[in-house]
Amino acid sequence: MLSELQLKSKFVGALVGTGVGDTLGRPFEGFRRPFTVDTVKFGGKYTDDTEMAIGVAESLVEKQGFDGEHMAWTFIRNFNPSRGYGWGPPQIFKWIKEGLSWDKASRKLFNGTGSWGNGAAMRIVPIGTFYFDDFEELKKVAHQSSLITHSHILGIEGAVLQACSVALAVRLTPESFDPQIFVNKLLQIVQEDVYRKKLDIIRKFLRGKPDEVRIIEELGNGIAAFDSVPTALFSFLSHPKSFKEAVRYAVCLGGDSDTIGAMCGGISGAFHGVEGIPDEWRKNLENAEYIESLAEKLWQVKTTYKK
Ligand code: F2R
Ligand code: MG
Ligand code: MG
Repeated sequence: MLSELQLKSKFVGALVGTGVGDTLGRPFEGFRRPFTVDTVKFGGKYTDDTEMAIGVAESLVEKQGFDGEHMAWTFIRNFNPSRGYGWGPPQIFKWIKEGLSWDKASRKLFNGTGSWGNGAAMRIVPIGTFYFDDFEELKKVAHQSSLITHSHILGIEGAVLQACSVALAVRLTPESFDPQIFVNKLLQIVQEDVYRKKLDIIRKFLRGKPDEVRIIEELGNGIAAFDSVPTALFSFLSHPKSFKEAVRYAVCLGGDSDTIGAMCGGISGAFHGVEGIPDEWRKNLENAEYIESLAEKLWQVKTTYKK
């Protein structure tokens, strides 16, 4: 059983971990490997991943739970193009401003197929923490929140997988951790073939860790949710003892490095709590005080207004 303070530290760790992973990965986004951990330096601004995760947390706090319309308008209010958004979200914001409803606009993207990008997964961390104790509600809200920008099933399922990974990380402590059991739990949740296959690959890789080239070949490091959510998860599971090692490993895989870093940082931060994040990174994160206080408010809402 987690104490109140442990839980608070995990809420803060998850959101700060997202910002830190995003900031570390930002200079390498879109670049090919190889990078070494020595190349990874902390500094600069966070990107759309963190800006949107902040929006998710703000909306959950203001509405004391999920409200799709409010969350969509929070994204629109916060939108700063200089953060480096994907092509889809700004289009959707425009359509919502023109009058399309928050859960229909995203269906117009890519000739009606919707986006399978990782944008719904990269921002999901506050939902994973807020609903950590109720998997049915968590899956439902993760799905609904994805619809604001991502209506393709593979974009949605990536967000559900990331949300459930964060929730499991909140529930567990390093003393009660077995990476194979962690993956088995996720296999009970995930339905889509591409994710089930990648979770099986993760199980195999955890038994005898292959080199980075093979990890990128088999798990991916791209902008698609199915090429990045499993990769971020593996980065955490293969480095469960240290936030720093997990996130540096994730970022060094290259490709969509800010997002793989952000998602790994969200899971690892939820697992270790904010004390597990190196001070130098935590304190130098852009808007660090605001992000920490927002995560604390989210925890307060969670513990004050139990369903
Ligand atoms: N966009 C970026 N980075 C590029 C610019 C950064 C640069 N350094 C700068 O500072 O300016 N990063 C961010 O985008 C990713 C999240 O993207 P999201 O929100 O999922 O966007 P979108 O447009 O929905 O999907 C991304 C792309 O995937 C392809 N795609 C998706 N669904 C598709 C479909 N059904 N058919 C065909 N293609 C599809 C498209 O190319 C989309 O544009 C994160 O990396 C975040 O950091
Ligand atoms: Mg980004
Ligand atoms: Mg990215």
